[in-house]
Amino acid sequence: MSREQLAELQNRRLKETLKRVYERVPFYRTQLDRAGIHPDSFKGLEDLTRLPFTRKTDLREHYPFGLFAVDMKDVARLHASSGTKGKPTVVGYTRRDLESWAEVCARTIVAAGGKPGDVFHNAYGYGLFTGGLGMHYGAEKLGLTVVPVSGGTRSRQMTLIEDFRPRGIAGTPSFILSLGEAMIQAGKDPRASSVEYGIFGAEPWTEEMRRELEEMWGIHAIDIYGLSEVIGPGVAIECWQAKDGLHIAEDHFLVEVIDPNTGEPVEDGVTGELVFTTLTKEAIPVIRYRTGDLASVTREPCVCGRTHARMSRIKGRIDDMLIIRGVNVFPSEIEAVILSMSVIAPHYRLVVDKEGQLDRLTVETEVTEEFFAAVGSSAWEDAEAVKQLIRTLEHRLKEELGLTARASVQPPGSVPRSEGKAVRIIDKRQASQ
Ligand code: DLL
Repeated sequence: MSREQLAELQNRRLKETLKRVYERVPFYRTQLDRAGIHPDSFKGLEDLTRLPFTRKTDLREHYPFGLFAVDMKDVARLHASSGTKGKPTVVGYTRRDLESWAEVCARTIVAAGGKPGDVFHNAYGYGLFTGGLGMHYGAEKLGLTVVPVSGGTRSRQMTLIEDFRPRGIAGTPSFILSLGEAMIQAGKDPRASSVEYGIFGAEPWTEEMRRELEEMWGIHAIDIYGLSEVIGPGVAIECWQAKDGLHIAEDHFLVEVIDPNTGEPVEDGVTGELVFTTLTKEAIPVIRYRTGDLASVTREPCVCGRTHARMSRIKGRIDDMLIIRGVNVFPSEIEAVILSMSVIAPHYRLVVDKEGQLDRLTVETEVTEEFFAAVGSSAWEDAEAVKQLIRTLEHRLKEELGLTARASVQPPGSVPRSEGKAVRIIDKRQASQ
C-alpha cells in the first residue's frame, strides 16, 4: 500500500475510532469535551495532536473494565499485565479484535522469515500475558504447526526442539539465550538444531545480544515489539532482510513520537516517547496512548519493500532510566558495554542501593565457562585475573557512559535466569532508606 493510500485508510479509521469512544466510553467523552473536540467536526489525522493523551494510570483508575467500548457479552477474551508496579491493567478483545491480532502476528512471522508448514516452537508464556496466545493464533492463521510449549523447564524444551524440529522459535531473548546455554551444558549444539529464525521481544535487548543469539543458535534473531494496552505482540516487527528498524502495523496502529517532557511531536529520526492510537480495536480502543517506551521512527523506504514506517529498537523505558550520581543511563547502554567484553557472559543484573546519601550501582555479571576454567574456582575473589576484569569493566563503564559503578564478576550460572521477562534491575533504595 502506498503511503498516500495508507493515510487515507488511517484517516477514515481514526474518525471511526473517535466516534466510537466518544459514544461509548464516558472517560473519553469527558476528555474530548474538555478539549473542545466533537467527533462530528474532528478532521482526522490533521487534528490528531489536538487529542488528549491517555496514560497507564487512566487504565488503572478505570480498573477493570471502565475503558471498554463494548458490552461484556461481546468481549471474547481478557488479558492482563502482571501488575508488578500496582494494579494490573486489563484489556479485552472482541472476536474481530482477535482476528486483527492474529493477522498482525501472522505478518510478524512472515517478516521474520517464517512460512506455512513451519513447525513453530512458541516459548512465550501462555495465560494472561499476551505473548503466548498472541503469537499462537498468528502462527495458526499463517498455517504453521504450533508447539504451545510456553515457559517451562529447559530440559523439556530441548527435547521438544530435538524431536519436533521447529524452523521458528519465539520467546524472550533472555530465555532463549538461557535455553541455548542449557543445551550447550548438556553437550548439545544449538547451531546444529533445526531452528532458522527466532522472534524475540517483550523485553529490552541490544544489538550485542542479537549477535550472541545469532552466533549461539545460527539463526536470524528478529526483534518484535508490542504492548498489551495496544494489542500485545504484533505492533511492530523487523524484517529479516534488513534487520534495521521494526515495521509498525500502521493500518491498525497510528504511531507518534513525542518529547516526553513537553508532549510535542519530534522529527523523524529523533528519539522520544512512542505514542499509539488504535485504529481497528473494538473492545478497548486507545487514543494517543503514552507507552513510556523510547524510540525513534523513520518513514524512509526499506529494502524489503514494505511501506510501513519503522521504529528503532526500544532504547529504554522512561521509568527504567537510572540516575546514578547525576548520570542518566539506560540499562540497554550498560548491556552494550557488558556484552562487548568477550569473557563476560550475556547475563547481568543491575542492583541499585544507597551509600550514605548517594545512589550506588552494582553491575552484577558472570564470566564465560572458558574464563572460569582458566582461572579455577578456588580463591575466586583473590584471583588476579578476576580483579583485573573487575577493574576493566568499571573503567569501561566510566569511559563509555561516564558512570561510576561497582562491578561484580562471578562464576558461570550466578546471575538468576528467568523464564519470561528478565528481571534486570533490583532497586533496593526504598528499603535501605
Ligand atoms: O510484552 C507484548 C509482547 C509479547 C511483545 C511478546 C513482544 C513479544 P506487555 O507485557 O504489556 O506486552 O509489555 C509491554 O514490554 O511497553 C515495552 O516496554 C516492553 N517491550 C515489548 N517488546 C519489546 C521489545 C508485551 N522488542 C512492554 N524491546 C512494552 C524492548 C519491549 N521492550
